[in-house]
Amino acid sequence: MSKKKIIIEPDPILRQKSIYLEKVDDEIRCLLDDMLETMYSAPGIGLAAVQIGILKRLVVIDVSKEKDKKNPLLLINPEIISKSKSTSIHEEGCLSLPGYFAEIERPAECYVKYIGYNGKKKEIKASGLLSTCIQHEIDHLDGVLFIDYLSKLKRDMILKKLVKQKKELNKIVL
Ligand code: GNR
Ligand code: NI
Repeated sequence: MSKKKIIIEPDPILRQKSIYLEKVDDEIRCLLDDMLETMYSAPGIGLAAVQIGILKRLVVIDVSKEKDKKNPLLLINPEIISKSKSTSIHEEGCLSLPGYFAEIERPAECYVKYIGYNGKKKEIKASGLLSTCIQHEIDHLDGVLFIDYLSKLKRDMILKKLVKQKKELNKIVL
């Protein structure tokens, strides 16, 4: 396993649509292992492959509370089949938008179909933080970030600060 670098907004790759996988082989499983390691070391509760620069529909999630009890969920080609009419609001963060958080309203529950690590078709009903996280990650696969749900004013303010942060970082590196 190896830890990968996380891509920070603004970066055009984060706005691209990831492609569906045709088959699950060792290369894909290796990629999922790298994503898990990257997510745990960040630390974060979810990661989409696009965040490490790979435009494939792969997601890893672990919303377990206790640090010592890992409960990884690996999703290949995840798709929301249905969403509840009721919504809930969670404070969201994103490893590609470090330091920014916002309360986002989304459907409270969702049913998701996906392919598991072993290549088998699976389904889960998600609620609470897991539901929020799955929706956040599937958004990544479609080039959507949580700031897209904010007003243009708030979004542009965050983007402006991120551009400035990147420029400062380049000064140090160069
Ligand atoms: O670590 C993360 N925390 C988080 C909190 C609330 C809603 C979604 C998330 S996902 C985020 C990691 C990330 O950027 N995944 O794409
Ligand atoms: Ni994110």
